[in-house]
Amino acid sequence: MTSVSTRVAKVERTTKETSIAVSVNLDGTGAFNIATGVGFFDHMLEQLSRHSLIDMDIKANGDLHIDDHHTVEDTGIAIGQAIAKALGERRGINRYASLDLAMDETLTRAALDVSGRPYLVWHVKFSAPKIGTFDTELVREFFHALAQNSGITLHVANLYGDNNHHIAETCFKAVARTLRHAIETDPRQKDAIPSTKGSLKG
Ligand SMILES: [Mn+2]
Repeated sequence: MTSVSTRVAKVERTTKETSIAVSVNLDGTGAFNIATGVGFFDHMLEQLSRHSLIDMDIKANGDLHIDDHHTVEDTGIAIGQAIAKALGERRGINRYASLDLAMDETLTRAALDVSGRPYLVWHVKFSAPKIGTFDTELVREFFHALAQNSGITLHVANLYGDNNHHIAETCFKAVARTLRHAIETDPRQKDAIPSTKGSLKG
């Protein structure tokens, strides 16, 4: 049985495009050690760790001479797999959470169900193709990979906002904060699987 103290996992994933190692502790303090070779992406993953309180150790070596795409997507896959592994049977979790997250002029909503069923609904538009050197379309690619591999139904909607850095950052912070609540233990049903089906495994 999964207990709170053992919700940790490590995933190593190597392809011809990337080599990625991810360790997570779902019951951490938001401590992180992240190096993907993509500065803006590191900044976003640091938000994900800090605001989910999931400790994350992430090392990625990808084919950045092509572009950031494989590194961002494959890091999303590995983080998703690590979260799924650490969640185990998903016993005792709150399961659902949602939040509207403000950052200056921007407001972004995240709602998720740690259901075992992967799904991404993405209502976020950027007004520019890049933030610095980072392709804004990769934000969706990351969350798609995360949802597919963690078995989480994830909805993200940017309600309004102008600055593309803020829009991206609120997506990561809103998902982080909802993830924190959804995977935390519900003290009223510590050992129960929160489903009438009796299973949250896909
Ligand atoms: Mn920032």
